[in-house]
Amino acid sequence: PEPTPWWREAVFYQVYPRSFRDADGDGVGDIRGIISKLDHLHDLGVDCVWLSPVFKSPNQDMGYDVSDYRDVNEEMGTLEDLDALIAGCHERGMRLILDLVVNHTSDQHEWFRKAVADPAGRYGGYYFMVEGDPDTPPNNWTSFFSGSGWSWIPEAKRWVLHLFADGQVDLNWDNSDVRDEVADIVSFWMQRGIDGFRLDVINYISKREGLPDGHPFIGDILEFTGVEHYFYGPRLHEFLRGLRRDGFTRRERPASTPRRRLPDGTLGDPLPPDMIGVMVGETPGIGMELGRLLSGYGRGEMDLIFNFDVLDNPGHTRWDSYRYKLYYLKRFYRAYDSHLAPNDWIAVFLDNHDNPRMLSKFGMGRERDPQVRTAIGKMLATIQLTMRGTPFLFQGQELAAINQEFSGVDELRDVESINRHDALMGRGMTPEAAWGQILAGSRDHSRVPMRWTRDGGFTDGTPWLVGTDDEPGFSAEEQVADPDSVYSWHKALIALRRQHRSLTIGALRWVHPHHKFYFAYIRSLGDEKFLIECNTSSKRRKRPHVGGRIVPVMGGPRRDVMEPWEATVSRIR
Ligand code: ISL
Repeated sequence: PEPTPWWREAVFYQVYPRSFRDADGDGVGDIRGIISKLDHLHDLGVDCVWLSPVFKSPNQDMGYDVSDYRDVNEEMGTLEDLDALIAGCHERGMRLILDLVVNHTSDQHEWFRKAVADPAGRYGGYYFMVEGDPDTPPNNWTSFFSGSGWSWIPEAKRWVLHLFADGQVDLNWDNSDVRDEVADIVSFWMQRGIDGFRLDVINYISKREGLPDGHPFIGDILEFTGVEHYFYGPRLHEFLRGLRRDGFTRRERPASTPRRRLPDGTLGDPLPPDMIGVMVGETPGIGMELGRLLSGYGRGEMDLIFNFDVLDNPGHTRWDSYRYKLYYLKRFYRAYDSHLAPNDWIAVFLDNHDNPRMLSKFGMGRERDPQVRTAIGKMLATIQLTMRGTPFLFQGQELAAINQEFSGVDELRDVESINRHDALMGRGMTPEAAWGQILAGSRDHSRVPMRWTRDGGFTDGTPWLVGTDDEPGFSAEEQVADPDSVYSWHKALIALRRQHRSLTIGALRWVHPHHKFYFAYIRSLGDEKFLIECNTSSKRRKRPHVGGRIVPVMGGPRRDVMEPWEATVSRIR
């Protein structure tokens, strides 16, 4: 049989570099800071780090607007620092993937500067630059960060398309020169020892020819007019296959390869060089069926994708303040499970840098009580780390990080929140209602600095974004020292996964699948069987019956009554 690809059994951990650890005291996290915390990640049991962008960038969208794909932004460090980070991960048996943001570049990228200087020349063809009347954009597409998706560039006398901020100009992937450039960037990093990429909004890269107007019925509902013309564009599959073929298949020996991690957690010899990097697609709006087409086993496109349907309950968006129901999450995973072929695989995630914390969406204020926070934090970790698929933790989840009590827009730094607030006020919304939306959905909730020590420990300077949570007991130093903490729970679960492959590649069978509060399933491989049980309700509940000889491994003893948010992992003998 074919060996299981490494990324199916791995635990990924997303680092948001601006907010992880600041080594030089300028208030912004940096690569040296990350290196100084690699042991934290290694002790937790992380197998692969995903680094949000560290490339040169004017930071209109905090690094998701890249002005040079082959160099590191000054505030983050140097190329040599990044090489040291790659080596530091590999020495510890961890891998490292970078964030490839190639649906668009920054308007400060030299390609765009040259395009503006000579729109009819080579680089003009890298973007969507359209002549016309400066008062009427070429179509009705809107930007995800409010307003029109087009900006008029007076120097070029042309419109330019940007699906995100005005400084994030969309690349024209129909141009084969653009595709070659991207493949070269990927090869450049693969050669330096990178183990793959997370590909930013990668399903948006193929736009429908002629850029037709978006349908108002779709635009009204989704708030994103035009999305049907690019979220699953005509040449998407062709472009992805081409990128895999031309960029992700290494031709020479990479500069460094990770060490083998043995089942008991110790390290063995360096692994033979991997010729193929992992491709993890960020694919907003892609549901289950299309997701299978983009990441299906053996299709030669992506290995894993993020399905954003998990982030909000049906009928709600990120901007609503509502209590997230885990029953919906269970329904989602059940449906997914029944749709996937045995070899298809998904990314399992609850938090990232674009969303408020799941612990708070589910807790809705109850998590301000430290005991509740701990219970919910452990329960969510249990689901995420034993579900079938590859878990992607976001920094701070292991510390039970929660949403922030920001006092107003002036405390926020995210372009999306700031633009949206302006737009809502401009539409005549009351200040309370506008702020209510922003406070519910702001991406800055998850972007506040990591709490390393009781009094912060992120920087010696003034942090670029303020965190308001100062609850004792939830810093890394305190969590690591406490055997009953959410951190220790994560660590134990990850260690258990490493010892028992039923928890990673094993089959999954739901137990009492339609039950409202009992979120339970059995993972099995050969004779090995684990029962995972969570009480997702805030009340004590009678434990539903499950047959067999059940021996608790984590969270026991297994009483007849389950405590609120109790999670147990047991062995079935
Ligand atoms: O926030 C959203 C829209 O309101 C999300 O759809 C988000 O923009 C989408 O998931 C894409 O996110 C990625 O690309 C963006 C960047 O701002 C995000 O940080 C990144 O994760 C543009 O590069």
